[in-house]
Amino acid sequence: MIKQLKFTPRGDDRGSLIALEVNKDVPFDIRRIYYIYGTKPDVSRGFHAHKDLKQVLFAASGGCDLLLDDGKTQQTIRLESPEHGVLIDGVVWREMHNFTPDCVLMVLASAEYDESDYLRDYDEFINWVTK
Ligand code: T46
Repeated sequence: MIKQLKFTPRGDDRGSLIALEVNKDVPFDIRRIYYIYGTKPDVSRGFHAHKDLKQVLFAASGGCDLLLDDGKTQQTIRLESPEHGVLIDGVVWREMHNFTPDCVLMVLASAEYDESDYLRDYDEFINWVTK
């Protein structure tokens, strides 16, 4: 399942603040947070799916394109606002392209890092989702 999320900014005349609460704004217990920044020009990342992991992604600064492929259909979502996130809950191939130099891509994850949860080969991913 891929779901676009809208976060509520608590703005005032000083600027903006967004709070994300477990089971309210993020539909899983957050076990890990990581962020991708300083991505070099023309670099793309990702190129894998996860077997079990759930994630919420959003750009805290700058932007990038998030290509999502469930094995049947592909869509590309431009992440470029701290107010908009994407939930990936399911076995979905993802690629990140066209990073701006100031992009800080935040990822909230439902589990600790586990390399055995990755499907890093596209044919293996297709076999996994069609089995
Ligand atoms: C994802 C997309 C959006 C760790 O040691 N711990 C971690 O929690 C993570 C995420 C990565 N690493 C290590 C593994 C590699 O040696 O950091 C290195 C770079 O990871 P990777 O090449 O998988 O990074 P991306 O940007 O291709 O993918 C990452 C996440 O791995 C992935 O889960 O969904 O961001």
